[in-house]
Amino acid sequence: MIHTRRFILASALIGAVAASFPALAAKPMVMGFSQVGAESEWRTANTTSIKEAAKKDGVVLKFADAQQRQENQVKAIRSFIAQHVDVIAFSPVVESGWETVLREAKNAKIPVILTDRAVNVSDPSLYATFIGSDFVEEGRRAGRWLVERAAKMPNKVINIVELQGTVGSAPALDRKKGFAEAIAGNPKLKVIRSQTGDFTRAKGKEVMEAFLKAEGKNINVLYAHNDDMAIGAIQAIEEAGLKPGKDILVISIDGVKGAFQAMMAGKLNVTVECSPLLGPQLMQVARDVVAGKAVPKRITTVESVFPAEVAAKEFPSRKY
Ligand code: GZL
Repeated sequence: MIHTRRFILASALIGAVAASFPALAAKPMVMGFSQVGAESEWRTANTTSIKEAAKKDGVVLKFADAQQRQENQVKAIRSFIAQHVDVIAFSPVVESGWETVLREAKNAKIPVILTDRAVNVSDPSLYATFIGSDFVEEGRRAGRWLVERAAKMPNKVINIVELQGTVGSAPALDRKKGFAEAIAGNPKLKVIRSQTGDFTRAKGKEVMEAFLKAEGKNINVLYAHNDDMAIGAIQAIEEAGLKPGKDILVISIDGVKGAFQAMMAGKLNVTVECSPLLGPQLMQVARDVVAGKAVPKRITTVESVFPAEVAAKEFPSRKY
C-alpha cells in the first residue's frame, strides 16, 4: 500500500516538473515527408492537407517536393535517415525501385508510411502501412458510369480515347485496369487510343490534340485518369470546334473543384472522387506507429462518384 502511494506521489511530482519545464515535456514527433511534386490540383490539396495537419498536431514536418522524379524521392528519404527523423512518409511517384532505400530506413530503425500510392516490394515489412484510395475501384466506377450511359446511346460502336496518368505509377496502372475490367463485357465500348498525359493539364491538352488530329469525330468518349488532364483535353476539344460533354463525353477522376466547375459548365460528365485529404489520418497513424502500436497494413479512403447532375448542389461543400 505504501509503495502505491509513493509511486503515485512520484508520478505526480515528475508530471509537475515536466509541465513547468517544457524542455522536459515529450519532444515533438519529427516526420520526413517526400511528396511526388505539384503536378495537379489534387497534389496541391494533398500537400496542404499534410502541412496543415502537421501544424495542428504539433508534428515537426521536414517536407521535400520531388518534382515527379524518383531519384529526388530516394535522395530525400536518405536525407531523412541521416537526420534521424522519427518517421518517414511518402507518396511514391512510381511503384517500383524502392527496395534498397526502404531497407536502409528499416536498418536505421525508422518506420515508413506510404500515403496515396503503393509500392511494389518483395518484403512488406519495409513499410508499416499504406493509406490511400483503391485506384482499381476508381477505374471500375468510371467504367460502370460509361456502361450505364452507353445503354442509352444509339451508337453501334462507342470509341474511347484514354489519357493515362504517370507511366509506372500505381494510379495509372490500376485506373487503366479497373476501367478495362468494367467495360470488358460491353461489345459497343472500344478503347481506340491510350497514352500518358502524366497527370498534368498541359500534357493532357497536348495528347488530346494528337488524338483529335488522328481520330477527329471518330472519338465519342474521353476517359482521363485525373481531372487536370481532362481539363486540358477539354480545351483541345473546344479548339477543334467540338463540344466537350456533348460531342465527346468526358469522364475523369479526382473530384477537384476545377472538375465541378467544368461539370457546371456542361463540359465534363462525371468525376470519380479520389480524396487528397489524408493529412489528419497520416498524423494519427504515424503517432501510433512511432508508439509501437499495431496498425492495419492497408487503410483505404472512402470515396464517391459525382455525375454532372449533382455538381451545382455538391460544389459549395467541396474542400479541394
Ligand atoms: C491519386 C494521385 C494522383 C491524382 C493526380 O491518389 O496519386 O496523382 O489522381 C495526382 O491528380 O497527380
